Amino acid sequence: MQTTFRFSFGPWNIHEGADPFGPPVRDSMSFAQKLKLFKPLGFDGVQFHDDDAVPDLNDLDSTALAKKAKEVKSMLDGEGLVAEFVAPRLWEDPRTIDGGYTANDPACRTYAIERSLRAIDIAHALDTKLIVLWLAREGTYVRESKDSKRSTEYLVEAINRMLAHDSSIRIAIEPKPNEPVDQAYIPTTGHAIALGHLCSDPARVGVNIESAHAILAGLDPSDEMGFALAHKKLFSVHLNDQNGIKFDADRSFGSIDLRRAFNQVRILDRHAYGSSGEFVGLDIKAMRTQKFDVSTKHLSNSRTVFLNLLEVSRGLDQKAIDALIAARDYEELDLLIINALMGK
Ligand code: XLS
Ligand code: MG
Repeated sequence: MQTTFRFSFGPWNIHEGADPFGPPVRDSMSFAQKLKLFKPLGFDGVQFHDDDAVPDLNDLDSTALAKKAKEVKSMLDGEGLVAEFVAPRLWEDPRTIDGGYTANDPACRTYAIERSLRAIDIAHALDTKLIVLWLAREGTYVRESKDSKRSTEYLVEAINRMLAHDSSIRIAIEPKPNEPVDQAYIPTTGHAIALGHLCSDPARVGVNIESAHAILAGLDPSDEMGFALAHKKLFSVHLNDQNGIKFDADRSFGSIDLRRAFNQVRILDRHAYGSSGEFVGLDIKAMRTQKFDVSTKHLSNSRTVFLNLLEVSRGLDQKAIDALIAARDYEELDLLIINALMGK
């Protein structure tokens, strides 16, 4: 049975092009305008940070929060879209300067947990069961400032609070080795899966693998995905690309290393990723140089590349591949794949 893939992205992937060295270069688009673009671009799912759905949520009581989230749900319904996940944004508030769940100040840790529980309430209103945790500031610039064992325990305590808050939610940890912190506590898929096993209900804790984050850790994203699939932990993916080990570039999928992208598509397709409703999520920035009227091409192009690579993968002569594997002629297998990618 071949999977029909469904695609998603988040509203932050359509952006004004500001970077740490310069101001916005494109006009803003309202959330409502962005929502109208999903379907025409070929996307069915919307990824949310909690405040993408409910701006300034810290200022709202729970009734106002639920009301606002329900309005967003109606907007989604109106466009024929669904929410894929909600992720608490734990890296902008002054109380998360030293991290959220692993901050040294107990009041800050409490804030991080309470904010996460509110993100779950928003997910509930948007009718998604998936929470993504990108652990942005859970790590150190200075090793001696925190204790890595204690920090791991704080992360477990926070996740347990979330699992207890709503018995229907599932949590996908999104590992990343660095940026903004120098050294993150949960840098790889293996760390994320192991953390899940320390939690109160491990079956409800999995991963969201972002290609660029795996590359930043010096790892191959498709192998990370295979590892998570073997553990039945691949709850979501954030496909993109990355030119070497530097800042998180979030380039269009396949634009840097087509074969690396091909292998991600192939591992997902061969193991029926998506057949339990998982989305092929993108987390991609438009180049700063892109003008406003063509500032969504990174999304549609990445989807097109995914689908083209899927066609290449499904079109391969598996018997020929098996024979080359049996003969251990990996040089010829290498050429077979390269030729397929070149359309030869
Ligand atoms: C940042 C992350 C972020 C998450 C969602 O590097 O990729 O965008 O995917 O919080
Ligand atoms: Mg991401």
